[in-house]
Amino acid sequence: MHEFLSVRPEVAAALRDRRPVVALESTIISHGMPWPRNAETARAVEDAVRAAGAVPATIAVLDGRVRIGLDDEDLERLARGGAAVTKLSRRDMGIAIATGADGATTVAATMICARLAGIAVFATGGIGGVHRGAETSFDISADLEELAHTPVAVVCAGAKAILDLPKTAEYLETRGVPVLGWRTDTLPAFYTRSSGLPVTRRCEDAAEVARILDAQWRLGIQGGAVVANPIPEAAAMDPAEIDAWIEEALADATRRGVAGKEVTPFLLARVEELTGGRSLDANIALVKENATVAAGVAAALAELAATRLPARPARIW
Ligand code: PSU
Ligand code: MN
Repeated sequence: MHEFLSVRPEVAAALRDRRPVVALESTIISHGMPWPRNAETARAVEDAVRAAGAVPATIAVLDGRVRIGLDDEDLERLARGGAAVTKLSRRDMGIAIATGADGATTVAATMICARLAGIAVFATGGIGGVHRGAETSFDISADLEELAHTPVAVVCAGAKAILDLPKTAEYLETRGVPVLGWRTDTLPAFYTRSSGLPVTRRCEDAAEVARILDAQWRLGIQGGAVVANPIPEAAAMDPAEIDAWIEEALADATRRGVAGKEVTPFLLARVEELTGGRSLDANIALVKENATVAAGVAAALAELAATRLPARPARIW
């Protein structure tokens, strides 16, 4: 194990025995949801991973150590931390370790840490993406570049409609990131089940996803993948309604001059306010579903590794 990691014993044992492990991020806890529902959700998501037969490893940086798996006290510290806990993306990781900081990891940073620990599957709510107006602001989440570089599969409900979803899909295509639709033909739009944009490939079960990931990585393609799972029907919001609130939140962000890493947390909090908390309910419901799907994919990958036949030589046709 890497020198900067502190791995929870339960997670270390599972990794050693090649049992399924699912990474979970912490920015969603510290900067994506309000106290105390963030803490409740973090625990419920871990429970969902366990119920589906895998071991959860929530990832964060505490006192300058990369923590792979958190206990209750750590989770609470991150959930209560708010502004005291830095939002860490790729560029912030070296600084956080060198200065002994506390920080919550975004999708990009969680992928980096998961890879160091040998965890290939990660569940979250939504990935960052290309922001609306990126043609002038240049605001593109580092999550997309990480997906291009780092071999971790991210199970999510697509990207939020606060983003420019067609540009986000184009960016993923340009950078060679497959988008695997979990029983869907179209990229989900987080609060709603479909953006109308096609996925790279629809998959019906975890074994199929695992075979694709395994083949990609054995080809030496060192990037990740998006496994896109639509929000459950019962929790989905009305597209026209959520769009109106998003427009309003975006206008507020522009008026207040919100920029850089504050943009995503600001928009999430504002949409939640405007919807009277209903967007938060939707968010919580979909993260739990993603945790369940991720556990299945992690189990299927473990099974594939355990039953693998020796590599076949190239065929000379
Ligand atoms: N999308 C959500 N909820 C979140 C985030 C994204 O629906 O909490 C968080 C994730 O941690 C993601 C980050 O990696 O925001 C992206 O931030 P930025 O746009 O600054 O890269
Ligand atoms: Mn940004």
